[in-house]
Amino acid sequence: MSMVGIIMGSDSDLPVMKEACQVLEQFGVKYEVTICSAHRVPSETSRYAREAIDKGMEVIIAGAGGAAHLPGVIAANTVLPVIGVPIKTASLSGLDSLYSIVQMPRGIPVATVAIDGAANAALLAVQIMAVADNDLRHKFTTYKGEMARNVMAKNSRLQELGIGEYLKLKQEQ
Ligand code: RP5
Repeated sequence: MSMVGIIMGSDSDLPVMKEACQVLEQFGVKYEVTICSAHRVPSETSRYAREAIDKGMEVIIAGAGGAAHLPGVIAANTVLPVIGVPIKTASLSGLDSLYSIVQMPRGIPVATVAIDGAANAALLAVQIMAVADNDLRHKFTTYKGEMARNVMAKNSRLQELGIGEYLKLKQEQ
């Protein structure tokens, strides 16, 4: 059964990475969640990546913070596409994580989303899997259509009510 592998460097990343799980559930995509640090358990991390294909994984989402080597190490040990999620940090607000993940050297790419962008990582994983899955592509098309309709409905309401009334009603919600 095809699925997404979600891996993170620490349980402190879980509150952010949980958002990826929620998005995948919304699309009915199977996933497996793992804590495995590139620095603290390097052998287990490379084994996870080497065994990913045999487990049925098609995309791996890897979240890490600080000197965030996890997505790169995973990418080095598999041919599956890897999406990196830079986790926000206390000291450098996640810029350290972002640069560590996005600045992969030539040859081993990691698709990098925004700091704490776990939801977008899951959406990208769905899009990748949808290339070969018509049902998933249909779900993604529906999702985008609903999002567009929501924006247009908000705009119509704004034009109808004006800024003051719109904000008043929004605050009451
Ligand atoms: C990284 O170090 C993890 O991905 C986490 O974001 C960061 C801090 O880990 P903890 O000290 O909270 O376990 O490997």
